[in-house]
Amino acid sequence: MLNRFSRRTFARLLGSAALAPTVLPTFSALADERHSTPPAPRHFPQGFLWGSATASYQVEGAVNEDGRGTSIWDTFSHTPGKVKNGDTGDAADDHYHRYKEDVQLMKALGLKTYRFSVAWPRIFPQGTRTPNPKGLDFYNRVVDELLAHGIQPYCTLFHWDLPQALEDKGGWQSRDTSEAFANYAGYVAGHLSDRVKHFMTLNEMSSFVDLGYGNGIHAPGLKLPPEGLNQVRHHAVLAHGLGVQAIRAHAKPGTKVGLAENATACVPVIETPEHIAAAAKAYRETNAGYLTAVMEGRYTDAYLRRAGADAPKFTPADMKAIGSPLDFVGLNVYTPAYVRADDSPAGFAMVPPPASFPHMMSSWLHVGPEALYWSPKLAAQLWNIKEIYITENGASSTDVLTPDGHVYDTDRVMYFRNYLTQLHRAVSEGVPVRGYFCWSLMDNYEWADGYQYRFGIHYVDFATQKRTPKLSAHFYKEVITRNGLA
Ligand code: PNW
Repeated sequence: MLNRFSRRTFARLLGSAALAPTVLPTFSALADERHSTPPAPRHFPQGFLWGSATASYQVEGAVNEDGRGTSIWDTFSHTPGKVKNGDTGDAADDHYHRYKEDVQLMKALGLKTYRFSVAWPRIFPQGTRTPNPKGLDFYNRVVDELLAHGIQPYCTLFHWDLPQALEDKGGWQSRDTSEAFANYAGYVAGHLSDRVKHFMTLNEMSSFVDLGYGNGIHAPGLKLPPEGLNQVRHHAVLAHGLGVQAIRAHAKPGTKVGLAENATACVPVIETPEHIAAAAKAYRETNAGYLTAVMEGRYTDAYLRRAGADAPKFTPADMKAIGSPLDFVGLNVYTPAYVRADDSPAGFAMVPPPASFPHMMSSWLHVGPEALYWSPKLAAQLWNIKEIYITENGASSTDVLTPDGHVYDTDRVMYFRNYLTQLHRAVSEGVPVRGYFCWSLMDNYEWADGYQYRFGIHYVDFATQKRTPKLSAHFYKEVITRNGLA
C-alpha cells in the first residue's frame, strides 16, 4: 500500500503522524493528493481533424431562393401527418443567409474541418439538364468563407434532398436516378475541387433507403415490397459507384473520394475471441446491401440467398462501378448493435436491446460508446481500409436554455466523453481514423422528428435564430485545444 503514495504524501503523512501520533492518515488527505495530479494525457495523433457536420435541408432554409428546385423533403414535410408538429425545413437555421455567422461559431470552437452537404435541387432544380449558377454560387461562398478561416471543407453530395422532379420519374426506383446523380456529382466536383479536397458521395444509404422506401417514415414515404426495396438499394450503391467515377473524371487531381455510411455498428456482447469473430461476420452481413457491396464490389452469397427471388437485378459492370476503389471511408456512428457467437450456419446472432437499454431522446439512439471503437476497427480489419473518418456522431436531447442564457447539456457531454474515450482506444491501437465530425454544429431540422429533438452543440432559438454554445460546445472546444480527451 505504502509504495503507492508519492514521496510528498508519504512525508506529509509521516509529518502529521509525528505531530499527532494518534491521528491515522485519512482518505481525504490521499484524495487531495490524487486530485492535484492531472490525469494522464490521452492525446490523439498530431493533425487529427476535429470537425462538425450539418446537412443542407436540415440547416439552410431559403427553400425558394435563387432558383432552388423542390426536393422530396419539401413535399414530404408539407404533407400533413408526416413530421412531428408539422415542422418543415422552410426556414430551418437560415444558414443560407447566416453562414458567415456560423463559420464564426466554428472558428470559436477551433474546428479544423466542417462537413456540409450540397442541395442537389439548388444545382439542378429539375435534377438534370440545366444547372443553376446561383445555386453553385452559394457553395462557392461557403467554401471560400471556410478556407478564409482555416477550416477544411468536406463536401457530401447527397444528404437526402432528392429533386422532386426525379422522384416524379420514379426516384431511386429508377436507375436513371443513379446516372443523374453521377452527372450532378461530377459537375459539383468539377467546380469545387480547386478548393474542396474531400468529397463524399451519399450520406447513409441505409437510412434514406430503408426509412424512405421501406417503412415510409422519411421522404418520399413509400413502403415498397422486398423486391422493389432491394432494387432501390442497388440503385443507391450504383449511384455511389457511378458518382465516384464521375468525380474522378471531373475533379482536380489529388481529390479524395469516399462516402458517409452508417454501417450497422456491430459490437461483441463480451470481448472474447468467439464473440469478436461473430461481430466481424455480422458486420459484413448486416451491411451486405450497402458498405460491404461497396468495399467488395459484390453482394455476399448469404445476402443473395436471403433475398432469393427478390434479389436486385444487376450487371457485372454495375458491380465493378459499385466497387470502385475509395480514398477514404466515412462512418456515421451512433448506436451499437450487439452480437453474440452462435451455432447457426451464419455463426452469429444479433441481440436486440432490452426495453431498459438507455437511450437519448431519439428512441433508436441507444447509448453504447463501444460502437465508436468497434465500427472503425471491424471495417478497417475486414477491408484493409487505410483512411477512416467518423463523419457523424452525436446525441439528441431536449435542451433548455436557463434564464441566464446557458444550456447545461450534461447528458450530451457524458455521451461525447464516453464515445471519444472509445475512439481514442481505437486510434491508440492503430485503427486509421484521421478525423471526427460531431453531429451537429447546431440544432437543426431532425427529419421526421422536426425541431423537437436537438442534436446541436449550439442551441438555436428557432424564433430568433440566435445561437448559444451549450456546455457540450465548451467541452468540445477543450477537446480540440488539447487534441485529447477532456
Ligand atoms: C443521421 N435511425 O440520420 C443523419 O445522417 C443526420 O441527417 C441526422 O440528423 C442524424 O443521423 C441524427 O439522426 C439518422 O433511425 C436518422 O436509426 C435515423 C436513424 C439513424 C440515423
